[in-house]
Amino acid sequence: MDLTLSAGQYDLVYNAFSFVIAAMGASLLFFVLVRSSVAPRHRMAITLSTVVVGIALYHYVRIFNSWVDAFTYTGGAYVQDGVPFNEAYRYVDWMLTVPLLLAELVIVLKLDKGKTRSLLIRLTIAALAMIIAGYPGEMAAADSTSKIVWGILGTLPFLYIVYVLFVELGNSLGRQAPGVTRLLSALRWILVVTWTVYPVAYFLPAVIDDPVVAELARQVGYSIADVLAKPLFGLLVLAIAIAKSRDEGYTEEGDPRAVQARNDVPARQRARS
Ligand code: RET
Repeated sequence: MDLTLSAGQYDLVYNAFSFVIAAMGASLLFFVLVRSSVAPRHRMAITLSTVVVGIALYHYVRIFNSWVDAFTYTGGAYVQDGVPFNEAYRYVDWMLTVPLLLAELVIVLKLDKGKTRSLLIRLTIAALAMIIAGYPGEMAAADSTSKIVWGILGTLPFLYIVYVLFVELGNSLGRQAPGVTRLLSALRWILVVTWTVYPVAYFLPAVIDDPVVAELARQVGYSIADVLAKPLFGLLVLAIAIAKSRDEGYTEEGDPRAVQARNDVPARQRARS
């Protein structure tokens, strides 16, 4: 349905998209710059974070432009009379980033090969099923039965993912170092809480009568969820990878503290003898 938005309503979404572009760009740069703080064996998780925010940066530039192209400012209001706003960018983005985010979580755990492989396959299939089912529902009319049916079909694999993360992965948390266990448990919670925003945003048009309010809440909701699910999630994965690297005795080459520590060794040895 074509919307007419006040300048404030239009700008709210415009600024939300602009904020996401800044957040994705900054975290892309940050993940590249901090790479050497992580031991080589944990760098794959950081690589995945970097790729995820890069993909999202690209899609948000397209989403932002699509929003701008969809409206014309006439008579003091923004009228949606341009090319249709392209909602598909989000779904294409999720098809790529959701399996990568799940892989990040599994890979940073460093479980045995067989378990890692089985988790990666099952979580990827469930994530793709969830997104593929969501798309026709997202395109359907707000009050249609098909939106509800596709939404429920997409929620089933979503619940399976939550089950795998909480029950199956929960069992392996005890085997990690104590500091790492705390971070991992925070990571699992952030994932489940932020991911729940997506189905809520999806169902909003079905429960909110005012189509303008529903659209604004949905676009802003997805934008906030994307910043929490990608950059914030990536920061926590980074914290886990750094904690594990330190536990394993990794020190960054060229880090002044590491150089200092190495230089201190002869002095300490002298003191002992
Ligand atoms: C849909 C609609 C169908 C029901 C459910 C959904 C869930 C989507 C989720 C998306 C997560 C996206 C992320 C993106 C990235 O960074 C498809 C909206 C349950 C959970 C984490």
